[in-house]
Amino acid sequence: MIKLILSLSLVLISLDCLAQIDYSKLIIGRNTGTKTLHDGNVTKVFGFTETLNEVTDTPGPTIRVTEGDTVQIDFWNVSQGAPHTIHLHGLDVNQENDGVPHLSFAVNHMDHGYYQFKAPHPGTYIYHCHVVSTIHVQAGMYGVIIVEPSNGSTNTTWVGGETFDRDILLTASEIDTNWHTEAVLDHEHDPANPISVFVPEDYIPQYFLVNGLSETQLADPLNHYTTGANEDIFIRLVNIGYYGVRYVFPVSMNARTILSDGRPLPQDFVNDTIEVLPGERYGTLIQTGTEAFYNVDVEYFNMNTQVVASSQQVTLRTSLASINKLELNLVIYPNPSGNGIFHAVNAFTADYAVYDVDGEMVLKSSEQLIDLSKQKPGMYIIRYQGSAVKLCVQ
Ligand SMILES: [Cu+2]
Repeated sequence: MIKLILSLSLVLISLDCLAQIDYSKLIIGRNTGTKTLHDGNVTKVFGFTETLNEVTDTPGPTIRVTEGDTVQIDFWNVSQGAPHTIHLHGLDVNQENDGVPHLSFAVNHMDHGYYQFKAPHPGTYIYHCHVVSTIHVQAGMYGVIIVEPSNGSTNTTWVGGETFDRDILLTASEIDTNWHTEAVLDHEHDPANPISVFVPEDYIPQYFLVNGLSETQLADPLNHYTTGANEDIFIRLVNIGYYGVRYVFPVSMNARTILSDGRPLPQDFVNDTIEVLPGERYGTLIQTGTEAFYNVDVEYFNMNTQVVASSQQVTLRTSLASINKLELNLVIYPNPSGNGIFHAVNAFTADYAVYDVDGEMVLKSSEQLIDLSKQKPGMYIIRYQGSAVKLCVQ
């Protein structure tokens, strides 16, 4: 009988080992990353990449999986220092695959290991290294895992949930460059004596990031988020920093938070301001109208003092293709305009505004003669009471 039980256990173990992998992902951990900050300073970071030839930056790649899939992360540690892990923050996984070094396993330099889990509830999760996590997370070893619903829809919050036109991921974090020195980051971790690693006493970040960018980087039109007009957008709000974060949406976007940490909220939270504490994730539905730009403020506050240390701005740019241009009854001369001068007849009863492609307003007026002759060649957008017209100045 004992023999029979033993052999049954062996069969079960081998079946488990042979479980079908629905989704496999290679993630490489490295200590040799660099990050260019908005003021041109370059700081040393740790991070995750999908290939060996990428520059290691932070956050790491976003991993998208489907609810119910058996997921395998093949994690390689190609760093030149401490061991690393992948902790699956917020996901219901077993202890062996949870990446907390003393309870799970760590991957040493030039070694690899598999983290396996069955993707649970649809939502937004974090993965990060859990070796001296105070240091390694600040160093940059983090990314986001998105679990999409099992009905095959990438535009549904969960099976039977709400639909949306697109989702946008906003991950907040900070950098204190005093934590990114050789003295702090270049260490060989000793698992027998983990507290031997030097952790700076103060944490006073100078850089406040959304998806790894700040200040002028976020203002750069290349880093704006393109949306359509009159769209429902599912915003995935993540905070992997050590400060609290408040995302403040324009009132007109009707922000409605419906999901937290991979679970639908028992009741929607209707508020333009959503506070996300370190490690938390929220799912918030917002709507665009026909404005050209929507700015989302991101405030970072010290968890001890509640003092706001920084405010960043994320811009959503509405694609003009989806705005009904015919609503604006403009007579334009000459058309096409070669010198940038428009003549509008009986069109403007209130101010119109002209924007350049960077979203800067170059003119606000109710004059019927729109003089763009002093502007540089390029595309401009005239907006008037919710309508828009594109103009090319040559
Ligand atoms: Cu690590």
